Amino acid sequence: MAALDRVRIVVLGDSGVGKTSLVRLISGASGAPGASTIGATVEVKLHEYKEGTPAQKTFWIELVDVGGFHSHRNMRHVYYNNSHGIVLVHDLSNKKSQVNLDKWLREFLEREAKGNDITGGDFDVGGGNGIDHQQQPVMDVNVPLLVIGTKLDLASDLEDKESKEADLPVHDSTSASAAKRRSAVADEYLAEEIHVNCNDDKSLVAGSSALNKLARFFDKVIEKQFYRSGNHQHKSAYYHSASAQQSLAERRRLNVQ
Ligand SMILES: Nc1nc2c(ncn2[C@@H]2O[C@H](COP(=O)(O)OP(=O)(O)O)[C@@H](O)[C@H]2O)c(=O)[nH]1
Ligand SMILES: [Mg+2]
Repeated sequence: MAALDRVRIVVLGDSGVGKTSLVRLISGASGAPGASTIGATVEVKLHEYKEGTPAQKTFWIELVDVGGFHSHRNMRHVYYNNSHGIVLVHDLSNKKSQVNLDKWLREFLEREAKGNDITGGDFDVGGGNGIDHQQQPVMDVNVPLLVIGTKLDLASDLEDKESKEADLPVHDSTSASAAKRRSAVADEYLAEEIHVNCNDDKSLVAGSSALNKLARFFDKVIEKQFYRSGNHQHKSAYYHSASAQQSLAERRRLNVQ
């Protein structure tokens, strides 16, 4: 079997929102965590592009969780520069994590300007997550974007409790309550959003709307990278990156040719 093409998707969000749990849920990982490169965690999964159509083709998806390793934003830029898609993660039981998505997205979108300056003295401020808190105008998102809300189980509990206290009818996971929890960033950038409980394998069960949206997002990332003209240079540069080496090691670990 020929080597498979691959795309890299960076997963961003505040510490504790569930990025590691989410990435492992998506990749179906069990046991030891994924391979680490300079501290970033990479999980890989096989994805069937345009499954069920004559164009179907298998790709590797690399999910890169950079949040856990370095508060130094210029180090995160190393990963941003080689990414073909972005997943923004917020915790549905923590409003602040949703508000912060805008800052994470801005930091990612500024990668072109700052990506090469990895030795600069641009440090994290006050032990936070190193995000620039300046307000700036809406920017152009030039890679596919997906927003994922985690801890749906906790958010439902919270909502039930609030409803009971206010003597209101209890909500379940209806589309109305899902729409209510949708992040501002997803609306602003017209991105899809899905809500999951990362600790429940059934969150992304076959046929679920969450899994369908996720598959469509992966298709979009692949399409942008491999099926549009003018991307060859980008692709070959990526092939020689440290990450490509890393995923080779990962494939060997998984014993896949
Ligand atoms: N109840 C619940 N807990 C979750 C969910 N996702 C993550 N967690 C928990 O939240 C904590 C932080 O998760 P982690 O994946 O380490 O977050 P990260 O810092 O963004 O990588 C862990 O204790 C997880 O078990 C979820 O969907 N529901
Ligand atoms: Mg983590």
